[in-house]
Amino acid sequence: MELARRILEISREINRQVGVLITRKGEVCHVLVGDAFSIMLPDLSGYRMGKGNLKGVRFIHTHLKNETIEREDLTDLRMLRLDLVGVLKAHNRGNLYALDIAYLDPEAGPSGCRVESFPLQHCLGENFNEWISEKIGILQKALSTGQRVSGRIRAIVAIVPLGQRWDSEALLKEIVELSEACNVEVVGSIIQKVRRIHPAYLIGEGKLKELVMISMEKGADCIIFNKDLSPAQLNAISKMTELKVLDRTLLILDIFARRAHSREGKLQVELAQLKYMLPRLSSKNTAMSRLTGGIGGRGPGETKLEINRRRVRDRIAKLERELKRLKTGRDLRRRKRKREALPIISIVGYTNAGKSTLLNALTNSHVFVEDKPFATLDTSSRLLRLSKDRKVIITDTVGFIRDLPRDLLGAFMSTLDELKDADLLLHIVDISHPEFELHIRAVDEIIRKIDLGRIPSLLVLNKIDKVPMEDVLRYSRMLQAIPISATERETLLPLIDAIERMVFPESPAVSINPPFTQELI
Ligand SMILES: Nc1nc2c(ncn2[C@@H]2O[C@H](COP(=O)(O)OP(=O)(O)OP(=O)(O)O)[C@@H](O)[C@H]2O)c(=O)[nH]1
Ligand SMILES: [Mg+2]
Repeated sequence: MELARRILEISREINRQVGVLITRKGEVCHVLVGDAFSIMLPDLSGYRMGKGNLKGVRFIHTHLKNETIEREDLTDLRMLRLDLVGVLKAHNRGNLYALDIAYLDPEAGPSGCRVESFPLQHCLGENFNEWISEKIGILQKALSTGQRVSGRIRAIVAIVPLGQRWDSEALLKEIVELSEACNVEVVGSIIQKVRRIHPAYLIGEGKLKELVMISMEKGADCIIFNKDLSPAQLNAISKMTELKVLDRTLLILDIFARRAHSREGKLQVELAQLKYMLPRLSSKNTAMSRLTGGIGGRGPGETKLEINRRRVRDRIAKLERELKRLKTGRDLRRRKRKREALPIISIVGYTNAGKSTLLNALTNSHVFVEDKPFATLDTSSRLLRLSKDRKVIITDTVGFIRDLPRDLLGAFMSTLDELKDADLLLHIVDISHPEFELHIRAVDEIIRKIDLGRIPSLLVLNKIDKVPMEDVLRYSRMLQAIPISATERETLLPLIDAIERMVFPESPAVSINPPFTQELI
């Protein structure tokens, strides 16, 4: 009570918001001073998520105008997974104090948060502490049993179809899928055609203001642009709104950070993230500096992203050295494999086309498959026996996406190096996707960019079980492609046949005896 009164007094005296972060043991671990309207939270990534995914920290702060819990407080609560956020208010008359409390509640509807208000006296006794512990206990139990607390990050997406061959709806669908893969819920969208990109505000100042209004109405935490923002745009837009501002590259980097498993993959993703962050560090964009627990701040695995410019540079140099070292080791292995003289077949294609499913089906293995973009980041190789003495190595790689972020492509270049040894590329296409022709074009473009155009390739139309037979026949003929369904092994025989004919052209194909055998390489 004394602390509360003191904080309120100081806050009024200096006309700024004042806050404290308190641990579950009741210790004050941070004292924070904001301005009259807001207060910034420090980097909390040092506080490991406790069991049940809460940070174990309560954030109590003052509001000067006696406003109650605001949207921003709820955003902090959700994104940082705080135990609770409390707002201290004082009424001038009669020295009455009140504490408004917000906490995550699995049963609280779409916002995922519940807000309650108490006279401060009420908050003094043991009962109140017990009440808080009980609420936190319920929430932790819900989280640890996997119950979805709908306090997901909420986003409004802004689609700018400038100069795109892509249909706006497809662009929207793509960004929704990428957001979902980052555990972000898209609660609204705008599609804004612009004749000329605004150098500071991308979609123009008026339209941006409108977008911010919509975001407030819908209780969104962030705005996601499908077009990548320059550091200057990010800065200008972040100045206009307190919402987090994200772009497509940041989403893709976040997915990669979640999915990276191998040491090399983790280093590559961290390198790409740091390269993306470096020119944007001066921005006050909270996605990068404040909410290191939210989108964009996640390092792959246990790595914490540094936000100091000089340290970022040092880290980039160190990562590049380390990756070079790993590459040398991989080159040796590659050479050895080459010496073994087995032909190498590489599966390439747009993300989610079914590449890993095909590898599994052909070689009876269990590479991770999921109906989400970028399920695979690490290259897997398997031995595939086509017939009695005809063996090939078949590899599955990271999926491609249109306009793959430059830094990410750069970072994954060394993994994609493996593709350079391929004797045949199997270009897998999800023919059931409405934009499949654009996917083919995007993949061809990347293949050219990474200098693989000289390698023979075979176009394979996958997921034929999802489209009418006449379309399958028409497209196969038109594109000179082989139709398959990676989920139905019996449809793969013509593909095996074609691979054999292309890789061993000198002698006639021998019929194969399924099931095809495999060994781990
Ligand atoms: N209906 C149907 N679904 C398929 C077929 N092949 C793959 N899928 C599904 O498509 C989704 C993506 O499959 P993956 O094998 O993970 O795709 P990928 O190309 O490896 O994707 P990334 O690694 O994420 O780039 C999964 O849900 C698969 O079950 C198919 O022939 N028919
Ligand atoms: Mg895959």
